[in-house]
Amino acid sequence: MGELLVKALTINGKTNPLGTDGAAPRFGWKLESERRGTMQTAYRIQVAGADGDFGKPVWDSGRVESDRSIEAAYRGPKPASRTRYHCRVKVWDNFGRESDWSETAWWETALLSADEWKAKWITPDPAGIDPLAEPAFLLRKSFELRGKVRSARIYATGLGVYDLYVNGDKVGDDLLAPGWTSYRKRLQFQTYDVTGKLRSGPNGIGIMLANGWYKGELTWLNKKELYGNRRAALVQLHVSYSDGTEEVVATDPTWTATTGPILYSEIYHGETYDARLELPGWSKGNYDASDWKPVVPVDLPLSVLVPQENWPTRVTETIRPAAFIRTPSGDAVLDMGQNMVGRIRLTVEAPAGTRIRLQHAEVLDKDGHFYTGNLRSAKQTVEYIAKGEGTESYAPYFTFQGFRYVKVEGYPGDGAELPLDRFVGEVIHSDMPRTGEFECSHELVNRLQRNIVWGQRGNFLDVPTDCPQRDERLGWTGDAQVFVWTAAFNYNVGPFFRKWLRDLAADQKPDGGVPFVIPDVLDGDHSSAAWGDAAVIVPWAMYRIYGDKELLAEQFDSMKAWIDYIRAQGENEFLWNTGFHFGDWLGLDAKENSYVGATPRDLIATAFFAYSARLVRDAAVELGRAEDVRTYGELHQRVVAAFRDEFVTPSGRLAAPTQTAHVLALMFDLVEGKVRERVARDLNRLIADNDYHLTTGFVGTPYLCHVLSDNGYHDTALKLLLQESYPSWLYSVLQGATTIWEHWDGIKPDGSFWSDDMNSFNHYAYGAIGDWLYRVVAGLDSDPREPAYKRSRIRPRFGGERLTSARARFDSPYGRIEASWRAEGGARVVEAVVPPNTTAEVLLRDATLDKLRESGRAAADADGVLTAADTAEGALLTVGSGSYRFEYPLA
Ligand code: RAM
Repeated sequence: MGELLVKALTINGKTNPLGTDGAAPRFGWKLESERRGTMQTAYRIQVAGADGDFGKPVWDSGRVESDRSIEAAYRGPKPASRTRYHCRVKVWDNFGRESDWSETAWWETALLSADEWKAKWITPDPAGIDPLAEPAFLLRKSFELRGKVRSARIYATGLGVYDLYVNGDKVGDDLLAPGWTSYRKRLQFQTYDVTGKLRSGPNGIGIMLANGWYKGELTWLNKKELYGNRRAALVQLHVSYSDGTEEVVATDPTWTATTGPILYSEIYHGETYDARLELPGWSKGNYDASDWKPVVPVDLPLSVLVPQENWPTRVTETIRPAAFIRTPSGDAVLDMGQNMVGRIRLTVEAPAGTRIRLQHAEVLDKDGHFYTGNLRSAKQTVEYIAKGEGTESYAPYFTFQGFRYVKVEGYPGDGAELPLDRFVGEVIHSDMPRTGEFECSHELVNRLQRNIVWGQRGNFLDVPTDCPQRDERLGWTGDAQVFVWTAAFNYNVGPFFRKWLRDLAADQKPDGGVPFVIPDVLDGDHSSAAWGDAAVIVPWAMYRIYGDKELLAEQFDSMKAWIDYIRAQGENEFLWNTGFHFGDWLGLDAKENSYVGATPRDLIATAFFAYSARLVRDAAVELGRAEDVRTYGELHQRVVAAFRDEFVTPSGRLAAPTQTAHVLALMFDLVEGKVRERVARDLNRLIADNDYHLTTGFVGTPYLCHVLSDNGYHDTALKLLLQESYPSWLYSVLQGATTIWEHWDGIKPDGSFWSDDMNSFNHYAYGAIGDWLYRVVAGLDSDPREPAYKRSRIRPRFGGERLTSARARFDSPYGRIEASWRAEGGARVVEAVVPPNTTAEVLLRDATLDKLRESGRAAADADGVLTAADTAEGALLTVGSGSYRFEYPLA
């Protein structure tokens, strides 16, 4: 009857994480079984210490009768600092099978307490190097090792952004470390395994430090030194010798400093690199650093240090330029074929002193000129000065650009065509595992889906940013909130948002207000509806998608504080009709010269108030907090009642005649019964009267198709999706977009641009349609009552003539789920894959059980089918794990 296997054991949602915090880890694993309907009935976890000896385990859960296979808690002794733990799991199932032990996985703790840091924060002595000088600093030390190295770790961080080197090699493949957090309260440090890089005898260690987010320019106000004016490094190397003894090398006043080839480096503006100033071998043990300058210790707190939480930022793909373009004004331009985020690596042979300049832009203007207007003050310019020694290769270290086009000046022979093979685009973002794929019969929709994914890649660079190119690139809360569900289909964003939410809580105001951007570098004292609601919506999404209850518990005070903040605004505690709001940002029903759509801001604010209060109530239910369930449950009802009093007429019409007002009332269940039907009908009419075009902005767009599909107007939703004329999703696709635009009309039908002042071509907010593509078009959804897809919902919607098939897959915490549909001959075919230890509710629309077959048999009798019934919508089945192929006649 086949084997039961247990695979992919993760710790805190990661595979073999190096450098964890000291909290009890959470385990997850996946079952593999050929047999339909496999459910776990029990598990056993064993944890061994550094020796990996499971004969003497640190902890053994014993056999636990439970179907839990995600977020299983470790209950052994508190993890010790700098220790590698090994773990394995075995499971039993409902067929009486026992699996073998899984492959051994491990996690290793970082330095767990501030007093274990022997390292001192250091910075160049101002007597030798101007601390405000632009060039990147190099800090180094040579040291002797007296024997064979068994293992070695470096714990490191910086104020600024850093690259670490040992004996001439870069340590690790991460970029822009330590990442961006609310530095005054939380600063990540990284853990590196450098065992293979050290040897007995002389060794060298070095760190390069640039301004980064800490000290560099941020925001359109070009603020500098937002967190501090001094770059600094903190590095601690632990060496364990084969004889069991240990040695520590750490930053202290014996290190020395200098500046090198990086003359200038800024996140927005790019980098200037003079290869003639390279210092070959500077991080090697035998390097002569006698002309380097002294460093001084700086008094900075260690209490803010936290081990790396997010996925590291890395180069995840390289792409070649697609074409060389000579613009009408004679510029030599590379077309990468894709609006991407990252950097160009160039290769060149050129005389010493040759200056090569790369400028990065997202679009060409309508006449084909290189266009940088929409970058505002961001220079996005990289300069390389050749050293003239054979073949040289360079990519900037501490900056990134958002671009499709690169204007190249000074490259040898650039009067002719540029050699495309000497330029490579390196795509950079948080290295999140890919978890989802959506595809359908409509090529333009497939391009839209690819644009959404590219938009996510470009903007999930350690922080969820609005855009990656102009002088902004900030963690706008509203944008993150509208996109979170889509993001989580495409990639595993668990650790990404865990880190960001901790920053959100850290930067939340004492009165519960939530800043516009996280990390908060705007430092205003306003909060806006639909933006601040990220405090509630994002942790709830993380719980629903990944089952991360620990994070929900951790964020719960922040969630409540946001609701209590709203409640305290204005005169009426159940309406939010005061203060500043972005409203339905960029809605097309805005007045001339305004960014704010026509939907009343108090309607939006009160609608989100109701929605977030309900989510806090739901979270309280999950966390078992009875009093909060009552408080926020009652509050929710009062706010809904206040909404109806204020915004629904006595005859049951929504007072504000905008698409977004109707969308919110439906989406947040603010209307019911006959009123709901009317609101849905009115929304449909508003869209039909507008010739099937949307007018929604940031707030209404993400939910627009959802509420249409859920309230009887799926055909209208499909018309909006497939609409090709402006404004629509496919309009930008037909204009050649390779990412999602900030404005529906970023490029107008006549080829001209929306104004320079705010026109990003890589802004993921409108990509929130992706969630509806997965959930509704492909029909891969989850039961809201069971987090983490423990019970999925497969409910495909056949799309009529213009959409003849769709498929999606999603790697849920329990394993891969697949849903697909197509017409084949005279039949509808629906295929579903349900991972072990879960069930799925499958709705086959317009099917009746008497005509429904599964892999050739009567579906109701098929193996794995647990329940089957005819309903008004179609045949409804509950199935256990396995692969299914359903077939029924076309209606
Ligand atoms: C813009 C940002 C962002 C939006 C805010 C209100 O500057 O790009 O997308 O959330 O404004």
